[in-house]
This record gives sequence, C-alpha cells and structure tokens, in this order.
Amino acid sequence: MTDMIERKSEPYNAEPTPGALIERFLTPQALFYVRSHGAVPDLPADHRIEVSGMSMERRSFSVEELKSALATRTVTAVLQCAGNRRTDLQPVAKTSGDPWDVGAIGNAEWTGVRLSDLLDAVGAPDASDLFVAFTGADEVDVEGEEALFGVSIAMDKARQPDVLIAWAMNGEPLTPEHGAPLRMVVPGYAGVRSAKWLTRIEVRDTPSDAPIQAHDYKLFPADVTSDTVDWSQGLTINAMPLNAAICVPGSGESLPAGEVRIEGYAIAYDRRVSRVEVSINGGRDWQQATFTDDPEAHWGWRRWTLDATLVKGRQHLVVRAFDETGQGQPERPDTMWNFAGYLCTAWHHVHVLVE
Ligand SMILES: Nc1nc2c(c(=O)[nH]1)N[C@H]1C(S)=C(S)[C@@H](COP(=O)(O)O)O[C@H]1N2
Ligand SMILES: [Mo]
Repeated sequence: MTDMIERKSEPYNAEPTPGALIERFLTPQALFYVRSHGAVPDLPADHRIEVSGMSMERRSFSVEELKSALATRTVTAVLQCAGNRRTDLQPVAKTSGDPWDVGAIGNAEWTGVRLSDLLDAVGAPDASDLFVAFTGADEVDVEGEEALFGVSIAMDKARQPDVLIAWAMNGEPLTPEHGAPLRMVVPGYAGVRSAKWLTRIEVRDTPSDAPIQAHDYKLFPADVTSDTVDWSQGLTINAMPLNAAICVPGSGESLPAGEVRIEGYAIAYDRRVSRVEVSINGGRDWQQATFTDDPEAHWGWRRWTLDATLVKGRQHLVVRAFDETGQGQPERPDTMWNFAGYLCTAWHHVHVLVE
C-alpha cells in the first residue's frame, strides 16, 4: 500500500504517511501502523483462548463463545507505540529501535467484550495487588532471548470497563497483522500492552516474566545505555503522556506561498487535550489551532487545524499541546533522550520550503 512507509520488512513493520494518517477521525485498518516483534501467526478458525491463574479452574473460549456469553462493547481509542516519534530523539544521540516518525499511532473504534466481564464470568480474584498477563501466539526475539510474546497490566487497569478483548476494528474483523482473531485493547496504555493474537489470559501475583514485559518497553534516564542497563530497574511504560504532531504539511515538503492549512493530532488520553498551539516562525510566536474532533471520545485523539499565511523561504513550523491541568509538552528532545528511544514528547518541528 503506497500510503504506508515500511520500517522493517521481516517482520513487517510500517506506518502511514502523515498526510494519510490525519485524513479521518477513525484510522482505517489498512492505514493503521503495524508493529510486530515476530512473524504473524496463522491461527485456525476455531482458535480458543485460555483463562487461568491462581486457584481458578482453567477455562477456554472460542470467539463465538465469548460473543454469546458476554455483552458486546465498542470503545474508541488511540493505540500508540511507545516508540512513536523516535526519529526526533535520534539526532540527539543514537538509539535502539525502528525509526518511527509521527505515524506509529492510530485511532480506531474497537469491538469486543470487556476483560472485566470475562474475569467476572470465570470467578477470577480481583485484589488490586494482582496482575493480568496476556500471551500472544507469536515467538519473539528480545536481545537473543526467544519466547512467546507476553505482557501484563495491574488488576485495577484490567478491571476498567474500556479494556477489551477485541475482534473488530472500525466494524471490520481484525486483519491478521492487527491480531486476528482476538487481541487486547488497553486504552491509554502504550500499544505494547495490547497483545495481538491472544492465546492466554492469566491472573498472577507478579507481572508477566515474558521478555517483552521484563526486558523491554522500560524508560531509563539518559546516563543508562544498552551496555549498562539493568532491566529490573526503570519505569515500565504503561500510561502514555501528552503528545502532538504536525502531519500536514509533511517534513521537507515544498509548497506555494500563501494560505496554507496546517493539520495534525494531539492526544492526552484521560487527561484531555485543552489547547494546541502552532508557530510558523520556529517557536517565537504562537497561534491557537482549531479542533476538528470534539472531545467526546475519552481515549480518542483530537485532530486540529490552523490556517496560516506562509511567505517564501525556508519556514519552520512547530506544534505544542496542553492538557487539562494546563501542563504542556517539554520543548527539547535532549531533555528526554533515552537509549531505547521511547516517549518522545518534545515540541514537534516541521521544516518546509515555500516557493
Ligand atoms: N502478540 C503480539 N502483540 C503485540 C505486538 C507483538 O509484536 N506481538 N506488538 C505490540 C506493540 S509494541 C504495539 S505498539 C501494538 C501494535 O499494534 P498494531 O500492529 O495493531 O498497530 O501491538 C502490540 N501487541
Ligand atoms: Mo509498540
């Protein structure tokens, strides 16, 4: 698909062009970034997921059984990789990981059943010091360690009503690369917690010890490197921070002088986006952008636009957003650099040539 930019061929990882990303409130499946750590597993039509843990009796469910046993729910939510915008950290210093631009994010309407309804149906314990772990059918390699994809979330998050076991995206069945037949959707959390190709849900008294949970997706300070890292330390990336990006015009584009519509997205999850500001002179002066999307979708993004007049020359556009606490984004990427290149939330810059 020409609107997708491949970031890795094996396994296939790709993000949409920024212009295609921002066209619709709901990101079509074909334009939704693909982040896979291993090959896409081929699961049979009668695939079953297993639910187990603690003193529970082991149970298994097919998609049809989940649909008939539990109420169907739909939630609009952004899914964003913790590595989105990594390319803005890489000029500071080298990082590990694929070079995602602003497109490792998408906003979709997810349909499935509530994880909490399933936990209730099987009589799972709900003490808040427990964890719920998810296993995928894919084998992944984390620094030479081969294991099934596995992650976990705390019980309090697992019990939130918007956490789904989903089979559809924007009203269509999930495609293989997005996790068919069943995937987790954990709104507000880094994409990595939303396990695709779900095979097992396990209630535990410790977080998942799978390498993806234990030795990946953690945030470290700038003095820690891939050589010195102690993975038992660091912040497990769960709730995602405030962010914003310019999608139109695209970085490096040439455009005619005059009136230009600048477009992009902002996201603050349950802290809500309150204001988006755009500068057309490299951050000296700021104008308030207009929201395209109303804030009704709690976990959704808010696209925005600003009509501006650009004069000839090399022009430097910048965006920054604020949440409902009045908190804004940090200005510079060097203040948040980390060796794995996660959570770049610095003001987003786009340079264009106006002719
Ligand atoms: N089983 C499995 N689940 C997974 C992954 C994976 O590699 N295997 N990647 C995770 C990561 S890091 C992200 S950002 C999201 C991406 O979901 P998408 O490819 O549907 O956009 O899926 C998550 N779930
Ligand atoms: Mo990710």
